[in-house]
Amino acid sequence: MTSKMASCIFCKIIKGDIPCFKLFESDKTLAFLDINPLSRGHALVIPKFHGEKLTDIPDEDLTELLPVAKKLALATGAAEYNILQNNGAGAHQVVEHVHFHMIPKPNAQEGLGISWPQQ
Ligand code: IU
Repeated sequence: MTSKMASCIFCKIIKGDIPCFKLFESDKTLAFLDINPLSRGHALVIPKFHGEKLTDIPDEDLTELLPVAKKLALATGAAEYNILQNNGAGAHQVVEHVHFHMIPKPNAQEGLGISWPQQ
């Protein structure tokens, strides 16, 4: 483990050292609710492989990320949503572990199966 990984908050969430509201997990991918949501249901989809930017992640660790973001968007029932991913401080990246945001439009998550906690 590198020192960057040891101090990485998302690596700590992956390890279970910091709790999250988990939405999806596989051997390569984790999705959880954003702690400071822009709308109810705002989720983050991350590779378990630690890398700061998209270009730091091997292709095989990227393959699930968009399909999972798509499933979460569908699960919210939201007709409108943003999926975005920031690389570098100048591009508004704050947490230095690759993550895709899935941000439903407000009041659009009354649909399929997922029971969102109140935030
Ligand atoms: P950004 O793309 O790096 O700007 O977004 C980081 C996101 O990570 C932001 O929406 C935070 O609310 C979110 N987040 C989180 O969900 N849990 C945490 O412990 C921390 C940040 I630190």
